[in-house]
Amino acid sequence: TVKATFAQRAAKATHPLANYLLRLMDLKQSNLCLSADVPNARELLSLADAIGPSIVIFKTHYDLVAGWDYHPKTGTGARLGALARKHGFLIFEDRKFGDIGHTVQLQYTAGTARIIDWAHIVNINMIPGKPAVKALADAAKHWRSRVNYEVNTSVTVGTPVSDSFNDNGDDDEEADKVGAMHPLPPPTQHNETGTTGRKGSIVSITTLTQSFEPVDSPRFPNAIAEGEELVYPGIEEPPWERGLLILAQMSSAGNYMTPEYTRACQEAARENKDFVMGFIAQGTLNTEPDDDFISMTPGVQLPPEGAEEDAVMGDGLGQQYNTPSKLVGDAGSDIIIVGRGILKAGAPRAEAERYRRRAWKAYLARTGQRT
Ligand code: UP6
Repeated sequence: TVKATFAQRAAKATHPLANYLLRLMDLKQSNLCLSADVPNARELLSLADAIGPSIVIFKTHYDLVAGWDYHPKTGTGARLGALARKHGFLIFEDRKFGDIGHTVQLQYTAGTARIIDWAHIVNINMIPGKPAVKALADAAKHWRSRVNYEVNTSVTVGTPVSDSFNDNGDDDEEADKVGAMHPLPPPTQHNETGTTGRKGSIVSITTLTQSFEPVDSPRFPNAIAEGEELVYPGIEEPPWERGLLILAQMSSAGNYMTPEYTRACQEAARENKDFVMGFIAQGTLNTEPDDDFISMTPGVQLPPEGAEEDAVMGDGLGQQYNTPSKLVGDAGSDIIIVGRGILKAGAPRAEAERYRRRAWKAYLARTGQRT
């Protein structure tokens, strides 16, 4: 799989979200994930809009964003969802779940953030053991059938759906009602076939009509007007399936993830293939012939333009940085995750493009394609 192209791997991928992501990467010529560690929700949304064209994944830590709006229809998650459809990227909440199965199910689907409603991808710190992976998989399956039910029966937004995960037994009826809704609009108002796409392939263009009310407030510069076209031309909206990444290796100095621990993560992934789409790791972890997991790697920085390759080392707090050519080219990682390398640059948009080009070039070289 290290030599196979993303398009070849997409053709074989059985996980719906992995299939979608691999096609998106091929179409956008991007294997870049932005780690959007910014202080507030307003910045988060304008960042998603500005950098959206360069990335395939937008990674959040919702709990370090001040002013995160939890409303399922008009809140930060829903707004990110609209931007994800507009630019063609997936949302990855880097929650690193790390508790017993029952607790992680609730953290994933309920509470304030209702992460599952807006994050296509989440990850798990597998310290509690394999059952926590299975618990998240079950929660996602349950959620998926609720979405199915809502879509098929065209449940009007706002109608509570009986749901054991969401029924928290409190008296806040309005919150329960709101929480039972799905923040994303039902799929596809109409499809037309067009001829866009970089490779001149015939692809389907889906036009979506925004179905949650726009909030006309200067706090939300990215509120989307009704009827506005939302989808990146060339690919349909993401499937409703959710995906999990297992944190199998870390970028930080002195971390406790031993090779044995990493092997256990690989086993857990193989045992939960219809939910686990890949790893957070420092290179590919596809070691068995049947493995085709997607590896995403944090701890990435490029030295400033013109400086020596080895100029970038760490952040003084344990973070260790490598370059895209080392991680994607030599170690076989698929997607680079970049935060401060882009965010702290004078011109983040241009810097995101520089990272995209470098990581894509490393991928082309690795897979023996012309660069
Ligand atoms: N992250 C790591 N290393 C890991 C796992 N996750 O850095 O092993 C996450 C951090 C941060 C991002 O939580 O959000 O990736 C890296 O940010 P940076 O590029 O600004 O260092």
